[in-house]
This record gives sequence, structure tokens and C-alpha cells, in this order.
Amino acid sequence: MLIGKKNDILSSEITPEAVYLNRRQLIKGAAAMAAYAALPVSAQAGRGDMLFKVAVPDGAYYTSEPQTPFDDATSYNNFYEFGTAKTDPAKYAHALTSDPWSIEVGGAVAKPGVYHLEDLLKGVDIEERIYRLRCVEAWSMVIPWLGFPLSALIKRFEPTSKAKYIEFTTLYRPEEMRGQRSAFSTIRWPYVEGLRMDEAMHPLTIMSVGMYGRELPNQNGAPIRLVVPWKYGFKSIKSIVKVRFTERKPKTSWEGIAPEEYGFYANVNPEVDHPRWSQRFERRLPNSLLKPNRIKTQMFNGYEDQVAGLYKGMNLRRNY
Ligand SMILES: Nc1nc2c(c(=O)[nH]1)N[C@H]1C(S)=C(S)[C@@H](COP(=O)(O)O)O[C@H]1N2
Ligand SMILES: [Mo]
Repeated sequence: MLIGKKNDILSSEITPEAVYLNRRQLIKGAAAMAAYAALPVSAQAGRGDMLFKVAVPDGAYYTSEPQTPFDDATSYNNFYEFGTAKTDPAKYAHALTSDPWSIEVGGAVAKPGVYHLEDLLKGVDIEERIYRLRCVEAWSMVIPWLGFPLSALIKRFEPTSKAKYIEFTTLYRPEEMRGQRSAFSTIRWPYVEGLRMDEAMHPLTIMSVGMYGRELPNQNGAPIRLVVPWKYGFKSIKSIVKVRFTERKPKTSWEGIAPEEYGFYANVNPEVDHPRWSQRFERRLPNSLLKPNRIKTQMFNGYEDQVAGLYKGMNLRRNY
């Protein structure tokens, strides 16, 4: 297994071009393999000039719902590091340097260290999965993600019996992230999210490195982000630089801002209203005043069969 250790050469000592090609090749190779294995290739509508096409059967990892056009998925975003307006990330995230990139792994694990992204990608099979993403602000999208199960990564770090939760942290780099320089920012940087260990190990939980057959655009969380399809979008933390295994429940950024509005669990739940609005419906993007595209929100964002068991016996009104 090819995993970088603390004492390996730093990514900054490798020429950026070489690293860039390397990463592209890894993602490209994996996507091409997936396409080859998943014949027959189906033509998906609205995917634009994608690099790869893969078959899209139905099932938990896929949906036959129409995909959100690439342009909408990359121009209507939440990424507060670049500003609070939905159009800010597309406007300003180009300033982010996503290469070289490394992730610091720590806490209750046998193999802590600083891992180069390329090394983390070497051992895994990158697959395409088509998941819904639903924001707590009631819009949703259907996105073909390229990624791999988070569980595959976790196993390589060998968590100890003390690891009950995982805490994820986004890059803090105010020189490139103008939202982190803002005096009006409500979030305490860096952005932090967390999962219970069984949620993190669930096969639907992925680390994404691309979408629509390409690398992740900066505004969508380049070069690596979490995707937890049954939870509200804010759980799917972008541009991750740190992963910590903890015994205690991590304190997330959104809980820090408004704990009554953004709970740790953040499971999509049409039965439990957000304090300021109903959660029963969502707007599937793209939408407009004339075409509201309003649809009913499903329990666990439609992944109830797969994940309801994780919360058996829990009061979901209290654990929102
Ligand atoms: N680091 C970071 N990750 C983040 C956010 C953020 O502000 N910063 N916003 C979250 C929210 S609220 C949502 S809805 C999704 C949006 O993902 P998308 O822009 O790729 O659709 O990203 C999540 N991940
Ligand atoms: Mo969100």
C-alpha cells in the first residue's frame, strides 16, 4: 500500500506541474476503468463536455432523476470561505491553490501523519456515484460525483477503540479565501464538521475528488471533499486539510453559529421544521419564479432504506 508518512518529502518539493498531471491521471484512469467495467455506456443528458461516460444503473449509489446541469451545480454554491452569496464561490474560488495538497491525520489512530493527496488516491478505486445534495436552505441538486468510500481511507489509518467520531477541517488560508478576511463573517474559521464513526463508515459516505467526469471545481471543494447524501449539505465539508479521530463529539462550525438551527446530526427530515421554515419541500435546481420546480423532500433525502438503521431508537426531533 502506498501511503505517505510524516517524513516523506513535502509536496512543495515536487514541481507543481508533475503533481498536477499525476493527480489528473489518477482520477482519469480510475474514471476510465469504471466506464470500462460498467458497460453498456449510457448517454446522460445535460452532462456537457465531460471526459468520461459511465453506465448509470438505479440503486442507492445512483438515481435516474435528471442530473442538475454542470453550470448550475458550479454557479449556485455555499462555500463561506469565499463569501456568503450563492454566486461568490464561482466568482472568487479561482484564487484557491489546490495543488499541492496534503491532509493531516491525527487523534485516535495507529497511523497518524501528513499524507499527500496523491498518495491517498493511489490505493483507492474512484467510482462515479449519482447522489442528491440538499441544502438546509431548501434547494437541491443531483450530481454525478467521482469519489471513493470514506471507509476505505479510515481503515488505512487504523483507528483505535477510542475513535468514536471523526472531525474534518477545511483549509484556513485567508490570503486566498476572501471570506476568511471578512470582518462580517459569522463562522469561526476554520470550518469544522463531524460524523459519528458508524456514519463515516457507511458505504454511502464518500470522499469526492471530482464531478461530471472531471476534477472538482474549486467552488465545489477542490481538491477533496466529503459527500454525505442523506444529510443536509453543510455536513459535506469542502477542501479538507485535516481529519481527526476523537472520543468526544466534535463541535461543528454551524453549531457554533446557531445550535438550535444546525444540529450535529443534520439528517434531512421533512418531519422536523427548521426554526425559521418548513422542511417539507425543496427546489430542485435549476429553478426560476415561473418554474419553481418544487418537490417533496424525502426522509433521509431518499436514502431511508440504507441509513434509517443508524438512528434506531434515537429521537430525531431532539437529535436534529
Ligand atoms: N468548507 C466549507 N464546506 C462547505 C460549506 C462551506 O461554507 N465551507 N458549505 C456547505 C453547505 S451549507 C452546502 S449546502 C454544501 C454546498 O455544496 P456545493 O456548493 O458543492 O453544492 O457545501 C457545504 N460544505
Ligand atoms: Mo447548505
